Amino acid sequence: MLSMLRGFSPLKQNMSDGPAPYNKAVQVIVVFGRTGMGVSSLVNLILGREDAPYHSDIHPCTLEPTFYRTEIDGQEFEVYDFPGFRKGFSPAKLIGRLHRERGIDLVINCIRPKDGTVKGYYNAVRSAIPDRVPIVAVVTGLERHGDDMENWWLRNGGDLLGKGLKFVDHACVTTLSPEDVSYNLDLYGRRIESTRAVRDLIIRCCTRASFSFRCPSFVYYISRISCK
Ligand SMILES: Nc1nc2c(ncn2[C@@H]2O[C@H](COP(=O)(O)OP(=O)(O)OP(=O)(O)O)[C@@H](O)[C@H]2O)c(=O)[nH]1
Ligand SMILES: [Mg+2]
Repeated sequence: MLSMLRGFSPLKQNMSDGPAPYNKAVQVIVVFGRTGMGVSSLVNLILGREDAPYHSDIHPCTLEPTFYRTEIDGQEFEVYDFPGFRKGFSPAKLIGRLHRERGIDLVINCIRPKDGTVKGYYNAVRSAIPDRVPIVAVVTGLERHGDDMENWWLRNGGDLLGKGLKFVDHACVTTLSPEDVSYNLDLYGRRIESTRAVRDLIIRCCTRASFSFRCPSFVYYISRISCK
C-alpha cells in the first residue's frame, strides 16, 4: 500500500503520452468498486475499446490506477481505472490524492446487485473528496435482468439511497465484453444500449459539462434533488 502511494503520480501513468497538463477542458472521471465487480470492464465500455486489462481470475487484475483518454460528444475525458477495494486495501486515499493533484469531475461507483454494493466503500471515497464532486452509480451485470435493465433501479435504487449511498444519478447496464456478447443478438444490443446509457450519464453529470453548454443547469439540479 505504501509503495503504491509513493509510486503513484497522475503524471506518471503507463500511457505513451501523459495526462494533459492542468487543463480543465479535459475532465477527470474516476471509476471504483469492489475488486472483481467489473471496474475495468466498465472503463472499457466508456472508452469503446478494450484498453483496460480485465479477467475472471480470483486475483485482483488492476493493481495501480491507470488512466485512458477518450472523447464523448466532443468533450475530452481522462478515465481512471482504480484498483478495487479488497480485504486490507482501500483505494480511497489514492482517489483523494488524485483530486488534490488533478481535480476530479465525476466519480463512478461500479456496483453489482447483491455483493457488489458496500456502503463502507462508498463512504471511504465520499469522505476522501469534497461534497461538490458528484458520485453516480453504474449497476452492472444486468444482461439477464428482464426486458429493461433500468427496472433494476426502480426496484432497488430506493434501498441504496435509504442506506445513505447518495448517488446523484445512475445507469443500469451490462459490461460484458464485445467477445462475450458476439454470439447473442440480444446481449449485443444490450451492450450498445449500455454504452449509450453510461456515456449519457457522464455528459449529464460531469460538473462542468452540466453547468456549461451541454446540459441546462436546472436538469443537473433536478437530478440532484430527486435522488436525495
Ligand atoms: N456477467 C457479467 N460479467 C461481467 C460484467 N462486467 C464484467 N464482467 C466480468 O467480471 C470479471 C471481472 O471483470 P473486471 O473488469 O476485471 O473487474 P475489476 O473490478 O476491474 O477487477 P479487478 O481489477 O481484479 O479488481 C470479468 O470476467 C468480466 O468479464 C457484466 O456486466 N456481466
Ligand atoms: Mg480492474
